[in-house]
Amino acid sequence: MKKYIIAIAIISLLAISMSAAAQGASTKGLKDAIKDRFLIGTAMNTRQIMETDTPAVHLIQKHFNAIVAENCMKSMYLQPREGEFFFEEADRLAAFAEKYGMTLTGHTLIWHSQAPLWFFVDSNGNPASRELLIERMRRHITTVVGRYKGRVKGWDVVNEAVLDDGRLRDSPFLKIIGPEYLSLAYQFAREADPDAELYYNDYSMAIPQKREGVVRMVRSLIEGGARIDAIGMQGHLNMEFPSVDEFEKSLLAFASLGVKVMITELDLSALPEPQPQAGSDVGRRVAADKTLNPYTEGLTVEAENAWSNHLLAFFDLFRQHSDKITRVTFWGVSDATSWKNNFPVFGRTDYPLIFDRAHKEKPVVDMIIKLYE
Ligand code: 9MR
Repeated sequence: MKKYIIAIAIISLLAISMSAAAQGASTKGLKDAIKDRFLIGTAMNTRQIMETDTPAVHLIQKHFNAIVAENCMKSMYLQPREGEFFFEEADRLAAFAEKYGMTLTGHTLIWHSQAPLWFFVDSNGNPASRELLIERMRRHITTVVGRYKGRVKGWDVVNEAVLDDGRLRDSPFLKIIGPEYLSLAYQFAREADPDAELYYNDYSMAIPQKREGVVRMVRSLIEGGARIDAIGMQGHLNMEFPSVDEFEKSLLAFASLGVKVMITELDLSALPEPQPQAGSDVGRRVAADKTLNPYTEGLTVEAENAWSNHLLAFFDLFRQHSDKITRVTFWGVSDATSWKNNFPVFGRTDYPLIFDRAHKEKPVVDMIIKLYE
């Protein structure tokens, strides 16, 4: 009788896995294969946060244990007018994380882009004074971090403050306050939630001068007493740049500062990139051209294989350095809603994520699972 029950159980398990395979779906989630090596996550857009995009929500539950807002926690959405805060969507995101037992990252507090214009001008329309801008930073950070105290594991406190040549970006924060805006941001965040982790997050981190610039900046912040727990390496990759080797050099350089490394904003464009090293500054634009959009009807088998192998090479690197990495987060769920369809060229058909336009798992999902099993 016992043998009979075991045989039935095995047959049913086989049937379940075969039907999953027939649909092209892995039986396991990525998080079950990666286990406690590092968190594996995704950015969520509004329809996913509101749980109206059901297929995406199912994929998120199955594969990920970490989430971050793609947009709704940016200052222009949280505080579009001075003193008027809108938390509805961010609250839903925090509730989603708790409902499904996921780790929530806050993105982002101080960023030159997507900050409301009023932040940098006074009531007469003149540039804000140093004191006024510091006070606005303090209020924004204190209010936002304070609201999610104990619910957000860590914050991207400062985003994209370093240029590709390693110098500090000439943002309104730098112009008006000077470099102390950096330590002030970390100080305000720490005061608002002493238990939250605090991060520095940036793109194109594999460029040697940028790597050195970020190392210099983070080292001097830490020496000055700032709490920085991890550096987020945005992973907006294309097929030419960065190489796995250069990416690894930066990962090692950051880890040697005594902080953890997170691969944030991971996506791999399958399309030709006219300026491979140019980076993910949201303002960069390239004119549309047919040769830059070659796969409107789907990738060729060769292109898809090359894409999978390239992504897998990065996941192999993450596996080798999993003692230094605390989280790997994709920048979105399905190709259909990726920002890459409109960057740097508007209106292309790109294939940067691990779920296709029909929310089907791509073969690379199973490959990553096998690599980590
Ligand atoms: O993916 C995001 C896109 O939907 C927004 O329009 C854009 C501007 O807010 O920001 C994108 O996300 C950016 C992230 O917040 C910071 N690093 C670069 C990302 C891609 O631009």
